[in-house]
Formats: sequence, structure tokens, C-alpha cells
Amino acid sequence: MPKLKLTYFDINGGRAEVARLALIIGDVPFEDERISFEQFGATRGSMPFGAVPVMEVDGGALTQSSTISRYVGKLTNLYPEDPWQAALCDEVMDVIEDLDGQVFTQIQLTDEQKQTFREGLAEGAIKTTLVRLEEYLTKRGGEYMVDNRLTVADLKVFEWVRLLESGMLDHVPVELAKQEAPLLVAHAKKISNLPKIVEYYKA
Ligand SMILES: N[C@@H](CCC(=O)N[C@@H](CS)C(=O)NCC(=O)O)C(=O)O
Repeated sequence: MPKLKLTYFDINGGRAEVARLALIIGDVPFEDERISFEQFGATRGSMPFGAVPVMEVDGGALTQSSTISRYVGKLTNLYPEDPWQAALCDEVMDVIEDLDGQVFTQIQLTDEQKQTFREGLAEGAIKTTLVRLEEYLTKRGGEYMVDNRLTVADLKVFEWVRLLESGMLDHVPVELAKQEAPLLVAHAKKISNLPKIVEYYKA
């Protein structure tokens, strides 16, 4: 196994969480480096694309959360081998990555503009995506997003539903996921109950 070091902000969840969870579920050792915003400011110039997460793999650096999740998914057997199932797995992760891009790019907005933007997003892209992912999961039997087994696509959806339900997203109603996508919420609950995930969040 390569020597792995994952660098990301010291926050609850975020773009490194899928890779972290996959490594934990797969029992793959890695260095979990959590940095402050100040440390990020001081070191971003040396990061390949000036952003986190960054994963060092035997000293080489890999960026882009979905790329890292796919790579880690392959190391941990949480990524489909079948090309069609792998494409579906990528599709689910990209759908959520699109949302992440919209949700986390209002740094320049005033509080009032941010509220209007987030409320629009909640009623628009977030709600639509929840409904469509609910249909996606229903169509595939209701247990796993793709490949009839746990993959990084499930972890990505889990992390999104966890964020929505946490109340950490200002101006997005915490009950939105339960209202629009009860099956996704049940799916997230099942993942949160996996013994290694329980242990991780307890720590
Ligand atoms: N497409 C990239 C986006 C990376 C990204 O924007 N990361 C954020 C943290 S979640 C960041 O480093 N923001 C600080 C900045 O750009 O100043 C990915 O998926 O990893």
C-alpha cells in the first residue's frame, strides 16, 4: 500500500470526508493532516492548484476531491470494477460536486446576498438534486446508489445528507432532506451506523 497523507481544513466534514471515510472503512493507514485557515494561507502557494484537499501518495501530490475519492475507492475496493457501474458512481459524485461548487462559492457576498442566494439554492438546485437522487436510489433497489454494494458514491451522498441535516448550511432548512428525500435520509442513517463510521464520529 502506498504511503498516504491527506491534507484538509480542520472542519467537520467537507471535501476530504469521502476519502477519509473510505480509508477508515477499508482499514488503510493514512496521515490525516488537519490545517487551520492561517496555515492554508501560508502554504497554499506550494499546493499544486492552491486549494485543498491534497493527497500525498508516496510523496507525489494528488488534488481534486472526486479524483482523490476515486483513487481511494480503488485502494479500498469501494469503487466499481465494471465500467458502466464506475461511470454511474462518477455521475453521482459529480452531481454532488456541482452542488458543492454552488454552495461554497459565495465568499464575496454580503450576508443579505448570501441569504437570498442560499434560499434560492435550497428551493432550486438542492431540492431538485435531492428528488432526483431519491429516484436514482429507488430505481436501484433503495440500498446502494450503484453496483449493489457500498461504494464511494454512497459515502458522497451520505456526506451531503449529513451536511444538510446538520444545520451547518445557513438558510437551508434542516428538514429539507427528510421532506424531499426520505429514502436518502434512511440510506445516510444506515451508513452512519456502520461500526467504523460510528467509532470515527465518536472520536
Ligand atoms: N475542485 C476542487 C475544489 C477545491 C476547493 O475549492 N477547495 C476549497 C476547500 S473545500 C479551498 O481550498 N478553498 C480555499 C481557496 O480556494 O481559497 C476539489 O474538488 O477538490
